[in-house]
Amino acid sequence: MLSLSRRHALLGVAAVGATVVARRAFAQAAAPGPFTLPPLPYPPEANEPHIDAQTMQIHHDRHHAAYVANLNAAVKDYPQVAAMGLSGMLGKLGEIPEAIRTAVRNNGGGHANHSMFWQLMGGKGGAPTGDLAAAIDRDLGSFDKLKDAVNRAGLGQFGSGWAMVTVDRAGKLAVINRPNQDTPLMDGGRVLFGNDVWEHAYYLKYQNRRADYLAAWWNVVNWTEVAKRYDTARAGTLDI
Ligand code: MN3
Repeated sequence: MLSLSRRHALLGVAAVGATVVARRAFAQAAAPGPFTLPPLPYPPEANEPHIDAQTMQIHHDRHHAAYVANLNAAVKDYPQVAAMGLSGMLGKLGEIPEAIRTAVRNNGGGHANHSMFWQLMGGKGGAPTGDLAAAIDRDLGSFDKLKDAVNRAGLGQFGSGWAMVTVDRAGKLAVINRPNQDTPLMDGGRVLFGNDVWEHAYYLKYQNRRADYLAAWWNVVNWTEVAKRYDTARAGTLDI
């Protein structure tokens, strides 16, 4: 029979070995690359009960992580593409080598869209104020009309995609939708905010009821963050 100290020593070795194995597995899963998964800026349960914590975790830790990993894999042998930066790549898809253009479009778009998306959630809903509220009234009629237009854009997007509000350098707003992971960044535009209408964004809680998800989502918008994006867009420094 082993002495107590000997058993402790063996357990210690086993524990160290397991840690090394876990680190190696993690390193393989997250291939090194120029693009990294930004952490959620709040706990995954922050948007309960409207967006459940499990959906947030899977959406961020698996879906967004996969876009980042696939983007890094796509640019691995194309340092000149990686050097363009995310918004640069998406804004000049026609200049991306054909061999990786679709991968950059889908995974770069997914990385940009989700990086934007996490920022503007985790709030308490309500209504925007200040310059942003004035721009909404001016360009879209009213805040209620903006919500209706975004919800209709989301419902009208057949299959997967996004409902978004774009903003130009003059601060002018417009409501659009885009399929898959396409983004107005691909047309040289900028996104003020947007909602993900892929089923992975809502299916666990809302199943096929996309309209209910769209309506509930307004309860978690962080208007302080959206207003910051609005100011940044007008300063010409909004990147993604
Ligand atoms: Mn998504």
